[in-house]
Amino acid sequence: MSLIEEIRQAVIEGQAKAVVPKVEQALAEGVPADEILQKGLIDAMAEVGRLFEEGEYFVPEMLIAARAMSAALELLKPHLVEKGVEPLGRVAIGTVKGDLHDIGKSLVAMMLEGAGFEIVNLGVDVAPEKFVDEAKKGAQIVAMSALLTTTMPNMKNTIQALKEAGVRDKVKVMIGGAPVTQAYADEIGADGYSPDASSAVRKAKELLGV
Ligand code: B12
Repeated sequence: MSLIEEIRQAVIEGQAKAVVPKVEQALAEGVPADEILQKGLIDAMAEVGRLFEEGEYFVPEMLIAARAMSAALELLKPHLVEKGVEPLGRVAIGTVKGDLHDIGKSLVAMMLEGAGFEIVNLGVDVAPEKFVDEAKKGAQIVAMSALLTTTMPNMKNTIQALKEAGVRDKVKVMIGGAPVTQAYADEIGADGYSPDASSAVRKAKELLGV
């Protein structure tokens, strides 16, 4: 089994203690951080999702796999970010109300930070009013994540709350997460959608013209 495959397997099995030294070893051997991320970690979470769908995994297994992934992400962080000098703009990012999925949102935050954006990370289960507050405080982008079809409507509700507070035209709204699509972004009047963290950086730059 290749080292990347071992990392993938250890994440699927939720073995955070095994994942960390394996990621350290891969980095020391010169395996590119984005390859570890994509083929080791993100692919592993897709498999965990598949196992959950098939009834082989339950919430506790998903949770321990997520913990293993988060531990590995912390190690990769310094390798994934290229430091900018001047902040390119301020992004308030969070997972929408009712939704506790953290990893994708954190990855997007990490990549945006690395590309030179100032990040206000609002965490998970973020109410529309919190996004509105950040827009009032000067965030140029409101970035929302949703992993559940049942919480996606809170993206629309947040856009509505931004309108009602009179700040919709002061911010760009960017959305993403596994069930989210460009068509949904168009439907709810978001300014941008990206399917993954690296294209999210390109989209954020495009939205602010930087
Ligand atoms: C780990 C996990 C959990 C963990 C989360 C732990 C944590 N700290 O985050 C726990 C155990 C808590 C959990 C709980 C639940 N989960 Co869950 N979970 C997952 C799983 C396996 C992986 C998600 C993940 O981390 N992926 C890896 C990251 C890197 O990918 P990502 O999040 O998609 O993010 C990328 C892109 O989408 C994009 N992106 C993400 N956000 C944003 C934001 C912006 C602005 C942009 C531009 C881009 C962007 O960029 C990211 C990086 O490339 C998925 C399966 C899957 N295939 O997604 C199910 C999944 C999302 N969960 C699911 C379900 C059903 C649940 C529960 C309802 C289960 C239950 N019965 O209780 C609960 C809901 C809890 C809640 N209220 O939120 C379903 C959702 C089904 C649906 N269509 O709605 C899935 C799809 C599993 C399945 N196949 O059925 N879950």
